Amino acid sequence: MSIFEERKKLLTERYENLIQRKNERIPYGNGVYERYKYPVLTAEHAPLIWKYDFNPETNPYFSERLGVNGVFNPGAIQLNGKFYLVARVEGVDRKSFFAVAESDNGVDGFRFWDRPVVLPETDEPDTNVYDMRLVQHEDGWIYGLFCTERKDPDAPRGDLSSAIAQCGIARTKDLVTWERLADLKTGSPQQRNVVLHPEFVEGKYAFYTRPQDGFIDTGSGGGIGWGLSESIENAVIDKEIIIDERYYHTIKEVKNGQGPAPIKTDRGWLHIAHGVRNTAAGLRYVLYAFLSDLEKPYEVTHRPGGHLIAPEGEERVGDVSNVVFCNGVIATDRGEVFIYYASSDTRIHVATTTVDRLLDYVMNTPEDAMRSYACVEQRIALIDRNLSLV
Ligand code: M1P
Repeated sequence: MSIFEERKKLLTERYENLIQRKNERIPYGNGVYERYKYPVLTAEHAPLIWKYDFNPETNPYFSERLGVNGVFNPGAIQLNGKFYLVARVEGVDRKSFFAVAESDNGVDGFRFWDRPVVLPETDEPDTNVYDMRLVQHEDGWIYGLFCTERKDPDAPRGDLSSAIAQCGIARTKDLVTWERLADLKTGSPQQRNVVLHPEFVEGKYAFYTRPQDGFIDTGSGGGIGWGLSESIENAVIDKEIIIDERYYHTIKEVKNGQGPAPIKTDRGWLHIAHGVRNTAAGLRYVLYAFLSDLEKPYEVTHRPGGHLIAPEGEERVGDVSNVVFCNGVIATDRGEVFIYYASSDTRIHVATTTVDRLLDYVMNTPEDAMRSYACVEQRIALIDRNLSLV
């Protein structure tokens, strides 16, 4: 057998084994959600036809031609009972693009469609696109809001890193054909982590935003913002308010951002977000949750203290270590919740729970007491109540 045939056979077998591998729920957990043994999507899940030239004449060693570096930060949606992730796929050339993977059960068996998403450009081409939030809006469209990044035209000569991040908007009915709309306009110099609320509010399209002065540093900006727009085809937010601020000595001291679109429950809108703090080892990204009012989604009613999910084990290490990030969640009509989170800008995991368990978590977890002394008081109150019971 030629090297070409041998490698093709071995890699194809390995790929099929990976796709068909059953996932395993990790027992015990913390009662709020369960983690799983294996990531649901990794760079290794990228189909071989995306990476290899299958012609023995032009690729006698069956070598990789277009490598994939990472698969992370997916939008998520359930359609006709199937679970779809629109993942951020990053090539070895550092450019990201979107690709759809589907599974029957949401915890394993995710397989990418043959072709990545062809996302039309605007008149001002994107250098990089990433982190799509998928929303089934009540207007009938599925929207994908994502970050579009372009080189900063005002960067000093020699500065090849400064970039401008803005919110790109596309829509689809089937995840196959996408219509690109104009980028969102706001008063902020940069935007990332913008999410469309699934319902009209005051008859308008409603957005969660994350105003920021710089590309990495939010500067005087930061916090999860909120704004309304008359139009989605040419979306403009004139007035942006902050609904969830970043705060000194908390998990969201440096910056934070709305995760996926919030889940509607009978007690309010359930949000998953990410918070960032600085450490001697660099930025640490964790996930947190909060609840907002059903009629006024911009009014936060419950703020459990601390993180919901923080990086653990192998999740801690990757291209950007010590990061968990979530921009995709699926809540089924049976009340199950699938939280798709990426670790360290490298791979995608799932955590499963239910709407009831998340509501219990957000409504019964004490708020951050903000000072060590107050935190000890909070914990002693819990211990005393327990001691009277045991
Ligand atoms: O590298 C961690 C994350 O950094 C950015 O998130 P934020 O804008 O909140 O800092 C994004 O680039 C995200 O994709 C990435 O996972």
